[in-house]
Amino acid sequence: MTHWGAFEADSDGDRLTAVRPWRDDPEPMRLIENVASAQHHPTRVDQPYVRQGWLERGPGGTGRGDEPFVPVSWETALDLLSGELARVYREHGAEAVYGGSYGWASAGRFHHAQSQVHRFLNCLGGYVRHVNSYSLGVSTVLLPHVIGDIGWIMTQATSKESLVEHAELVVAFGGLSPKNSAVSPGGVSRHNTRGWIGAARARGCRFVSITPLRDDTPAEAAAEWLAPRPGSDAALMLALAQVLDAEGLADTEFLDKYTVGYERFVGYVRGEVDGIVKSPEWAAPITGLTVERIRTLAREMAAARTLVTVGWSLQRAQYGEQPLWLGVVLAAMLGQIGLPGGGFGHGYGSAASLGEPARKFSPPRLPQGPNGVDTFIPVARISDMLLNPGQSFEYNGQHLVYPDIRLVYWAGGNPFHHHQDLARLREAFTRPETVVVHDPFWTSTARHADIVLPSTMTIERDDYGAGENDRVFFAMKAITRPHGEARDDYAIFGELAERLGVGKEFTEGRTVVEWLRHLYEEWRQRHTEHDLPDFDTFWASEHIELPVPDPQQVLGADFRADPQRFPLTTPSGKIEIFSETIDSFGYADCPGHPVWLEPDEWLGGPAAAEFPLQLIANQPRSKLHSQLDVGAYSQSTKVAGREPVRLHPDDAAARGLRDGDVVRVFSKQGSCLAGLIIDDAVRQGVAQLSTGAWYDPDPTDPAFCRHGNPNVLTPDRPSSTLSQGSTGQLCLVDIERYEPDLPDLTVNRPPAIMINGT
Ligand code: PGD
Repeated sequence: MTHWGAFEADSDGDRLTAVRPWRDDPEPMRLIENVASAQHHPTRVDQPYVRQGWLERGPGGTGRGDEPFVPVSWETALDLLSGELARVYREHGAEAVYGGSYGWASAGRFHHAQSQVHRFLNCLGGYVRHVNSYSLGVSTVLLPHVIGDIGWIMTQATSKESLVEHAELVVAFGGLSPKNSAVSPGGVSRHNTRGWIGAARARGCRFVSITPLRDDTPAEAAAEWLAPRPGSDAALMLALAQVLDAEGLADTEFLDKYTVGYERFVGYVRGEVDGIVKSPEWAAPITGLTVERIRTLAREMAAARTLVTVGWSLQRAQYGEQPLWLGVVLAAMLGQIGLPGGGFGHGYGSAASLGEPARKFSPPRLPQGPNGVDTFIPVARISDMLLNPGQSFEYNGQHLVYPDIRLVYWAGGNPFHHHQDLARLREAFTRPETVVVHDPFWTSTARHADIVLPSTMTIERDDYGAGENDRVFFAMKAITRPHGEARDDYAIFGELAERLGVGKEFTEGRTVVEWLRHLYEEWRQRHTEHDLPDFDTFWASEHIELPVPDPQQVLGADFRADPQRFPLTTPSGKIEIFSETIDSFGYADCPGHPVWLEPDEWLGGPAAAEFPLQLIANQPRSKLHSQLDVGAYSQSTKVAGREPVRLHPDDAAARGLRDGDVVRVFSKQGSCLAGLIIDDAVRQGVAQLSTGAWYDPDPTDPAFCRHGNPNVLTPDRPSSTLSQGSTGQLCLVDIERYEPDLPDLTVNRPPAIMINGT
């Protein structure tokens, strides 16, 4: 099982000889083609390595990311690393260790790398952790103030079945991307995006896809495509709200009974606060849409059973709170929250799990134990933390201070893929004394480490797992031997724990299979009301199905039926259109109700004079994030070996560019090469370059990536003071043909390795 689907495979013991999608998957993904081709790629880490300078001069950041690596035995690597961990914990304490280790790692829940590293560091006294995610940095903070926590929104979302049967209009801000909704943390058994959308459409449901990219919604939707200026959705939503209010279409009964603060908000919409009525006439020049279409869309929304869904991408941007909050407000004004097929949704096109009905219970997980350190950072503040120890900052009403980090431990993530302004991250990564990375591959993060330990891939170890909300719980048996000397993260931590005197605490004396059996049987005992098979039967079978109580679940149905008995978890127990709590923080970049705030980088602002294209740095279609970028399917989508960038024909013509050209994409932060695809599925004024190409910095200029990683271009700017989330989705750029000879890529082969002193 992978995050992007289950598959069956044949193997000769060392490699996969054939890979087939799971026979029960109606819409399998080509991403599985990456697995077999990447497994023994030269960029697999074959044994432990230590950076030359760290080995010779001891801890310190000089040379990190530039110097060659020295192959060492497991004994040497584990001795060196346990000695260094003991030193840092002894001299500086647990608060000097950053173990946040953000990343998706692999499917399979026992070997989930973040759980493993956190459990291990907790045995040593703890670590500085991260909160929130790059996926949902804004939502996780905002939504509990407004409607409910993100876990509730994700697991209790109105089901796709309910939408198929009842929705008449789906207004999808950010679209319903078939590639993003093919992926879910922990895996996907039966992909069904095209299925549910096609079935809803066949029943007569209309789709409006509001996004700069036409193919953000599958053909099955036969969607109307509206492409406002990226970053201007909040203005469009305010204008929709204004029409609902002005034409008496807002459901005042619903607003009175289930919400607080509408009057404050609607005063702003009516122009009572700033003298500006947020009408379609106001929004049209901001968004680039017509007055007429904004007005008619509002009327259509009020006349139908309407789902307002906001994609995760909209909140991965500066002021990302505003369109998300407005999505809730619009749904509340329509009065359909809690009704089948209508209301509010967040991410039907962002992850496969959205709209899958909740399971009665989740599969077992490895316990991580208590963390002895309270200090944390919002995940996307990694560079700020490393560059500014001791500096204070604000987050969600709290005054926090960045800790002084001496050792960074990363397993299962790739910050040199996922973080913004990679040249700045590279500078930040020079600050710790020691950086440790476990990864199966020589990712850009592994290349910026001092100690690199090779971990196994999923296909090389026994595990089990199910994706979020996914009812199929798979036994995942090892299919091949590990590549080279790779070891499971669990085995690595077990050996380190032994050396550091906490072996018993970490392993509890169990092997992997003993853990699987133990966790499974403990879990089975907790759910005796269900006829779950014993471990041996489960392990011998391929999968079991977990019970799903309500396939027609509707978000907020209980609340609608009885708001006293089933209040929301917000401070008032109701939907907060105005939040006293957020207002009390006094943040200018996220006031007490949603507003239009002009982003620093958008096509309507002054910065567009210098950089006239809006970059959409979205999720890739040929891989998950940066995973298996060296795999066959991912490689087949490259243009001249570079990540493809898509541009509208008029924008290409204006720059004299041709399909297949290698171009330089540049922004205030940096530049990268990319291979041009001209495509009218991209809105004019927009360039789309997905994330995921492994960062391949020019040796003299870390802000220039030869491969096409858009995060050299994106600014390291927080979404707002409230959420401090990632804003990787949007930035302003320009594009020109790259005239010099094409530089070779180096990231698709191992880094420089010293053998016998050379
Ligand atoms: P992955 O490529 O999934 O990216 O960032 P994330 O760091 O999660 O990295 C996972 C790493 O884990 C890979 O290097 C993989 O090889 C390794 N790995 C896999 N299995 C194992 C294992 O068992 N053990 C160990 N030790 N390692 C393993 C993703 C992040 O990127 C996310 S979630 C989002 S939503 C963001 N999206 C954007 C965006 O939209 N735009 C921009 N510009 N930037 C983004 N970055 C974010």
